[in-house]
Amino acid sequence: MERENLCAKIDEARDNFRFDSEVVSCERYGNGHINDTFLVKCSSGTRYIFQRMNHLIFRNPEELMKNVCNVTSFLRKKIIANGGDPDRETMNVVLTKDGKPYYKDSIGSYWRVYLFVEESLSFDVVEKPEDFYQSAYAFGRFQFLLSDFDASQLFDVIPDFHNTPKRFEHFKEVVAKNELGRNDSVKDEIQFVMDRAEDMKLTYSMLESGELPLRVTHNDTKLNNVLIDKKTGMGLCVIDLDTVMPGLSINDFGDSIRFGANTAAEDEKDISKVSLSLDLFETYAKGFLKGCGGKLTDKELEMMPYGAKTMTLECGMRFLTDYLEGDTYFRTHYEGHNVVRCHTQFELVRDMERKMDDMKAIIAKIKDSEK
Ligand code: ADP
Ligand code: GN1
Ligand code: MG
Repeated sequence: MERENLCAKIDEARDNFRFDSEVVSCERYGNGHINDTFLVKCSSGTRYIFQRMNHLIFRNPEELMKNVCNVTSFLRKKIIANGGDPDRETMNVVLTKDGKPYYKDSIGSYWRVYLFVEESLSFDVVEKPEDFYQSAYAFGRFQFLLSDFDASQLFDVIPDFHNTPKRFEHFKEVVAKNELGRNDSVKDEIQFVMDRAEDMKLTYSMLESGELPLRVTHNDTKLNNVLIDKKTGMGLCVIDLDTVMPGLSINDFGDSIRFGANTAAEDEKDISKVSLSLDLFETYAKGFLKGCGGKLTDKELEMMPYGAKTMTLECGMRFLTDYLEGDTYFRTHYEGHNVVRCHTQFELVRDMERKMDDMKAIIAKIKDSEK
């Protein structure tokens, strides 16, 4: 079904939330690939984020919202204890008129509302290294604050979300079936993935062997999933909490590098613009480690560059898989958009392979400087 049709009940959904006054406008907002996001303005001047959750991806929106409510109320207490502003430093769920954190409309779509975090910015590309540093600190700090959160309270909203070997198995099945006959148009890209079969296992196998610890992680640490304070320029609020689940710290680190330390956009068509900025890698690593407050093990530090490579490889493979399956997962804006995204990711993987020793040296340098 078309996404627009799925939003058919937007008015019905909107009328069921406890906004503080009459809604005066409701417009599409942001650049997320998954949910349908709207900005609601009320006559009082209060603004809200109003979202239709993508329940084709999040199969159990009720469990998903339990996770979000648990995590945000846990963070709220810590922020208050630290003298922070809980209305701006974490997401705040606005309830429906009958007191629920989501509304299920008459065609089965799920909706939710958050307070809009005012006086904040969200970036789709790194404009200033300082913003990237601040995002890194915020994501690291997020992990730090959740380090004593009871992970058994969390539902596995997307099982095996960053199980890279399992995603590789699925990719091979999709290629073998070739249901849409698209394989021929992306032969080189398929080969690129097949050539990296060993790389797919590296970090996940270290989780299985216990060499890398399981932590409560964000799992979708794109730059536009953190808000920067307009006035102070500091990392303010980590958003998009849909995928908060037990995971690897190096994946949170790695996904931010994938998105933000690329010298080109995720969907840049001119591949020659794609490369890994080692300066931005260093900037992010410094901020992330600071935010994590010394909680990471030596092994986690050592594996951070591989987290970056694995997340980039996995993401490129996911874009390619989605293309082969008919572009049903990620929101695309034109025919072949997922292939363009896959090209940038694979070009970045190539550059990371070339720069692996440089990345390792940067992490070692930061580690030494903190001794
Ligand atoms: P998706 O899962 O589709 O990525 P997000 O939850 O990340 O959706 O929301 C999309 C965008 O909306 C974000 O990148 C951010 O720019 C903006 N946004 C989301 N929540 C808030 C909020 N509470 N306050 C301000 N902006 C927000
Ligand atoms: C999606 O929701 P958004 O746009 O922040 C995706 C991430 C991918 C990213 C690629 C739940 O993130 O895993 O890395 O696109 N989120 C989900 O840009 O699949
Ligand atoms: Mg997002």
